[in-house]
Amino acid sequence: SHTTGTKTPVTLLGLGAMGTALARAWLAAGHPLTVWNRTPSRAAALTAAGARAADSAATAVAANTLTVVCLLDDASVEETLNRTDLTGKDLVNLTTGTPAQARARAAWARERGARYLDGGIMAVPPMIGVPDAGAHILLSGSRELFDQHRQTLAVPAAATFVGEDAGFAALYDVALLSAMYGMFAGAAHAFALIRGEDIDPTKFAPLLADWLVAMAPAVHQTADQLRSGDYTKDVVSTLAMQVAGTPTFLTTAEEQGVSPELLTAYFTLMRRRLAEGSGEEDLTGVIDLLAR
Ligand code: FVH
Repeated sequence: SHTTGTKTPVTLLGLGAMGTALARAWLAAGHPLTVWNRTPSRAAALTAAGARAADSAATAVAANTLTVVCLLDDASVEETLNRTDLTGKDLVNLTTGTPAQARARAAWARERGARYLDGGIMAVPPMIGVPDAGAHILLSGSRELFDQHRQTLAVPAAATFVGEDAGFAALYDVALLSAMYGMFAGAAHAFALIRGEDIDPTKFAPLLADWLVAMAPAVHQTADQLRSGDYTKDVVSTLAMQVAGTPTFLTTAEEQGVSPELLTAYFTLMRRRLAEGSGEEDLTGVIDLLAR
């Protein structure tokens, strides 16, 4: 491996939408970049912008110490890296997968003599390399690798180390995205309620966005309650009060001709928790009911 000035050379395997965005960010920041993609034509625009295209994944990995992988899934990572020599390499896998896949891949990389970091990219490609766009890369696994390459890894997006358990980045990633889907589900129900009325959705959307932002800090209280084990701590709206309000939501859905299916799963859990005698609690007890 070699270093040009203070910029660490990077090898990048995978030039899909995300890989290409990552490549452009490292090139723009002046990092020497070696790229490889299964379909070679996807490297053309990047070589024109200064990247070197390797003719195989093995050649690309051999070119530098630091290799970043951004492929479709864990199976494509295995297929691609199986034919490479990882001895002494630093491998950062930004391919989305499960925590178990990340832990297995970390052990697999260690057996082959590589240091390993697993990563979850909390961004869509247009956010990559754009300062203040809110993009994050969550990383877990080898702290030494993270500390050594922190600056390079932070070029495409803010890089945060979330633990030495290689599965944590994937776990955080899926947890954050799961919360996002819950939010999208709530927004879908809200839009369904107003649809069909003389309400301009573009006038409603700012109110919705502001409301979601105003409610988001409630997660800090949930976290405090989980840590203390006291789900009545600082409670503002009790579970009993909130369950009493649920018929209003269900009847309104019916009046508006909207299926309540996105709400009922959560309301069912709220009622189950209330039935356990937890009426003075916050909504935190629902989390206990989810544990299998
Ligand atoms: N794009 C997004 O919005 C999300 C944002 C959050 C993170 N994800 C994850 O990033 C990984 C890559 O996503 P992507 O957007 O780059 O995906 P594609 O554009 O579909 O490109 C896929 C690349 O994977 C290559 N590939 C697929 N199968 C194989 C294989 N068996 N062997 C080698 N390479 C393979 C594919 O190559 P090609 O089709 O061009 O030949 C692309 O380079 C992903 O985990 C997201 O979940 C993105």
